[in-house]
Amino acid sequence: MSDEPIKLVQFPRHLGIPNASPFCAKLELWLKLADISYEIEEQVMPNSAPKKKIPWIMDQGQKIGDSTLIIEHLTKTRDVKLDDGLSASELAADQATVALLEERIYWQLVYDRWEGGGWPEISAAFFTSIPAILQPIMRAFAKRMVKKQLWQQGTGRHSADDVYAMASRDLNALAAIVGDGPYVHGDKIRTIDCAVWGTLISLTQVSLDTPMTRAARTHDNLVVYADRITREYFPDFARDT
Ligand SMILES: N[C@@H](CCC(=O)N[C@@H](CS)C(=O)NCC(=O)O)C(=O)O
Repeated sequence: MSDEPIKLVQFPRHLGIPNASPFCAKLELWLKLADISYEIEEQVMPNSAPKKKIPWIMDQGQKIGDSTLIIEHLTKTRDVKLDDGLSASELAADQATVALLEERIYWQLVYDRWEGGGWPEISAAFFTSIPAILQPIMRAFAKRMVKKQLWQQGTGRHSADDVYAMASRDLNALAAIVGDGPYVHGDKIRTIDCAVWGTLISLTQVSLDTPMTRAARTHDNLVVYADRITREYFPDFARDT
């Protein structure tokens, strides 16, 4: 296997955190933990992505999409041992936690940003790398697309009260999973921490003040956990706490 860095294609950094996309943040942290060298290419539109979603990687001429599949691919090809020693039931619990994060909390976060209280700040932040003249068109286009995705996924069919009540329950569950740390499985950081941290920084380390960010910040352990990992692996983004 060559030592050539992989190309990591991800969104530009916004909101003062390593990445406002939980999937991009998860993957970049994982690459650091696995000690795999990478070069970042920033992309805003996923047109050239193999699955039309960001992040994706280019590894020796091969395009690979989906953060979980990328991690599986690199774990095999680079013989990464990050999760060695975890029991079958710990790995099963991690798989369920990823589903909680990526199939539920992610969509509640999207709702909060695009349909809920986050929109003014999000619309100002996310489109800055596009020429000013195109920004209003892109904002309207992206908002329409995200609204459609939220409807198709299902979260967009609920009332705001129901979305936030579900989010609050899901965040309670996440807080119980994270516990007192320092990491999900105790003293050693593992793959699951990448997914948990990748989502939490969008809730606890941004200046957005929305129902979802407020709900996350009621859990001191989640705030402390996310801050700790950011300080350790992305010190340039550490907050004064
Ligand atoms: N399952 C994918 C999800 C990636 C994803 O949903 N990316 C979003 C941004 S956070 C995206 O590219 N959205 C653009 C689109 O849907 O057109 C992964 O784990 O990488």
